[in-house]
Amino acid sequence: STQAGVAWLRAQDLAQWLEPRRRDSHKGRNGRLLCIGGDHAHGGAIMLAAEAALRAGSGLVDVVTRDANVAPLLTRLPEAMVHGDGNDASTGDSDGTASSALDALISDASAIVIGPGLGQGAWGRERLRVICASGLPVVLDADALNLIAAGVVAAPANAVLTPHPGEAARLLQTGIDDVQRDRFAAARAIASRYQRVVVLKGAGTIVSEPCGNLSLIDAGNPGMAVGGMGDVLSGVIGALLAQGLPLRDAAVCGALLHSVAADSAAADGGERGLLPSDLMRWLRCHANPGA
Ligand code: NPW
Ligand code: AMP
Ligand code: MG
Repeated sequence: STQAGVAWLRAQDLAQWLEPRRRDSHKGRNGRLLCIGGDHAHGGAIMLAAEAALRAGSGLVDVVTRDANVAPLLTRLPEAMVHGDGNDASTGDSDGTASSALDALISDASAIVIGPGLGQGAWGRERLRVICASGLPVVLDADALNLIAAGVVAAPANAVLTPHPGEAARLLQTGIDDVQRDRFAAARAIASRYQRVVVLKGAGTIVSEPCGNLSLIDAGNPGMAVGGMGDVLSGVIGALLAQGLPLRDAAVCGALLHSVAADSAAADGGERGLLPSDLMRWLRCHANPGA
């Protein structure tokens, strides 16, 4: 349905993008998502993105993260292929090895998520530069957005940007109040300025295409106001890109799937104390709308 030119999306709309799998499907047909992030103190962010990506149906998931995150991540999520990458270009230690390993992963990937817990130091910057030159569909979240806002690197053509209001304000070089005063205008302004698909998160998530077409996600709840929730969203959108959805469809379907899963999780146990991890089983449930 539409209201004032805005497409409103609800749970029943998921089925148009999430068809049942073919009977002869195999893991290689369902996409291979590369997730990059998890600098010091933020390892959980890329863990949540990777787990959400598997629950949203990515056939394979690789993770490139700091060495210290490898064992905890594998303990939690043995389905992920985890690549420890402690090298820091600023210290000059064997950066050549790290970049050739990353190049190999990029050539096997069908889509990329970069940003959750990435940090804005040399480690994150160098990896973001490589990813932005890859040409693959990519979700740019969190610190990847902060680095783009700071002018360190330009967002590549096949990107979905997923700012929360704070990141949106940085992208527009304005204040959070300004973003929140007219969220439709803010989403459009980012999409127009950067010429990319934008998911402006927060109560009433909005998707804007570069041309200004707007969608409103009519789902979600304040239980989602907790650290790590956006990291889950980046993994979901990445998984849909990896499975072949176009940028705008992956953005809209991903944001809807994420919010609908959060509504089920809230109905299951309440809003206060809801954790991003609680969405995982519901992502799987709603990723199969015909079942
Ligand atoms: P204020 O001032 O609080 O009102 P940052 P971050 C604003 C990683 N994480 N509506 C907020 O406003 C991320 O992936 C790791 C209005 C504040 O100014 C990043 O890499 C976790 N305002 C890194 O941490 C779990 C809103 O934005 C600013 C808003 C830093 O990311 C946590 C805060 O944003 C986290 O995901 C809203 N809905 N939402 C982990 N477990 O490893 C945000 N703001 O400074 O960009 O910090 O989002 O925590
Ligand atoms: P982040 O700030 O990156 O962790 O992202 C937070 C996620 O939770 C985004 O998907 C937001 O849209 C969602 N979220 C946060 N607060 C609310 C709220 N009050 N109502 C609905 N969704 C919310
Ligand atoms: Mg975030």
